[in-house]
Amino acid sequence: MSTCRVCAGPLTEFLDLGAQPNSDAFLRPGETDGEFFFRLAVGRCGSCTMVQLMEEVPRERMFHRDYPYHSSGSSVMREHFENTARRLLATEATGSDPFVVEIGCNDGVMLATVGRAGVRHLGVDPSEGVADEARAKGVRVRTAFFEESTALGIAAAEGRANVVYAANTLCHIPYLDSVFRGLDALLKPDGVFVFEDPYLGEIVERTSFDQIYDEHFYFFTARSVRNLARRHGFELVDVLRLPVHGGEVRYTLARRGTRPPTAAVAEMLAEEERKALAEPATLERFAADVRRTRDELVALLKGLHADGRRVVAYGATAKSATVANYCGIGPELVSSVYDTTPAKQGRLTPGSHIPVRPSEAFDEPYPDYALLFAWNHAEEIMAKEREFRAAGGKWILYTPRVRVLE
Ligand code: DWN
Ligand code: SAH
Ligand code: ZN
Repeated sequence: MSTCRVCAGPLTEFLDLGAQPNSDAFLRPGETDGEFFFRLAVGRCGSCTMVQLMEEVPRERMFHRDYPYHSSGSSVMREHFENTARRLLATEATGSDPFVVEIGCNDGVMLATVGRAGVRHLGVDPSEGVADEARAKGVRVRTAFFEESTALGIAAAEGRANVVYAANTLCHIPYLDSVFRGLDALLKPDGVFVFEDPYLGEIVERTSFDQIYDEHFYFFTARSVRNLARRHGFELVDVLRLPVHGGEVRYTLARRGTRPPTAAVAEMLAEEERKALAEPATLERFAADVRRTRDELVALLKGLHADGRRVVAYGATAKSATVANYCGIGPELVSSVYDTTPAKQGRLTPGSHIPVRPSEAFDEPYPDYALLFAWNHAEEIMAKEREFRAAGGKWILYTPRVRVLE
């Protein structure tokens, strides 16, 4: 039996998404042999309630020199992180010579604003390619996995931090014991750890099961985060819901006794209890919703195929690996995926082997239907591609339910 990666309690599996590849391992045509697969399944800890993957993929397989995801690829996300930086600068990076550390800084989308403000900062990210892009923006980066040893090295060389921030990264790190020992060494006595990740409450509500893939190891709730923090001498002192990436929560942790929790913490905990959010029956219901989504999406795509419609996809997201591989969607149902990321273009999607083409080629000619894999960027993409609908094209969405936008 698998045990919880946080507390070693018993894990109960509630959803099996089958054999899956590395979600960000886009293949060169002709290089599809020997592709890596693992079993993607999710369970819940009976002791601390943490929802997590049943199997861990070695981190070096996912985060390396060629990691293709660039945080700056969305204008909405650029604005989100600029605002985040301004907020951290105003509220946490105060006093004389403040120091801001970011775990998983990627291409510097957040820290560039901190750097421009002349505030001492350091990003930590193991993916060299994106780290180099951050450096090109004047951001200081250590190419490393954040863990206890990294944190000790930073504290020794640069002193302690006012704030450590992580967006869409803490949920990627199975070894949280080491991370928290590191945070304890790195944060000033009154420093805070602020992190934001997809919220299990939204995933369940929207049946956005594609948030589950190799890189996303944990699916947090206020309750599981509070339990996690307490194990390590911290307290959950604030929560804030964020609209980005289909619904996230920003959690603020402080050393126990240093800051009083806000009313928002108690409210979110109460709401989770009212909704029985991470209770087994809710998770079983979610798993049934996922299976229904799969059946409806496959039926829709097969029907369109039978009718001779041309169907493509938009956004070669990491998330879409789960959808394509779980539903068995390949190039026969979806002929190509359009994406702005140069590192993904000309490649094949992992596992499903659908060719990725530059988004500029989307209108050559427009397809009949486009499956929006990057549904979390729907507003931005639909605005950019408004001509598609004007030309009679139709978007297909699968969250919160399978539907064609007329
Ligand atoms: O947690 C993670 C999030 C932050 O980013 C990582 N583990 C990996 C990655 O997940 P993802 O690939 O599912 O993220 P996105 O932001 O949904 O990816 C959007 C994709 O769509 C990118 O490949 C870029 C592309 N795109 C596009 O072609 N046109 C995006 C926009 C906004 C566009 O206009
Ligand atoms: N913060 C950005 C990037 C998210 S993608 C955003 O929100 O858009 C996740 C990033 O975390 C990748 O750049 C990856 O290289 C990095 N990462 C993964 N494990 C890490 C670890 N242990 N320490 C630091 N960064 C890590
Ligand atoms: Zn546990």
